[in-house]
Amino acid sequence: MKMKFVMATAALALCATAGAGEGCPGDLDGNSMVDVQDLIVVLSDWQCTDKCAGDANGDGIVDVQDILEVLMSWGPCGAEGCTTNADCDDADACTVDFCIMGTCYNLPFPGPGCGPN
Ligand SMILES: [Ca+2]
Ligand SMILES: [Ca+2]
Repeated sequence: MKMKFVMATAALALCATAGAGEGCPGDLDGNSMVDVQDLIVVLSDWQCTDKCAGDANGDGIVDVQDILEVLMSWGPCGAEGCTTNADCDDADACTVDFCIMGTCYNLPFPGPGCGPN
């Protein structure tokens, strides 16, 4: 039972690692986070048509579509998937599970039977 849980956790961790840095078209500055910095890259390359960093969707011109691309992938890269806290339930009574902007967080919770061992 315990082993099964450990394996599931490892698989989840692997999955999260594999997703990072890939499938993140809005991350224009490559910091694995789509945020206001990436929006600034788009705006500073506005209407640029020469292989610009701000061309988030790769169509050859920096325009409103690129702003939308950034906004749609807003948040940490490779972490899409959760929309509610229930999506992040790791079946561990010793963590508090919640979803923030598409990312799951499972924080240790000092309940009965939990804690460092
Ligand atoms: Ca970024
Ligand atoms: Ca574009």
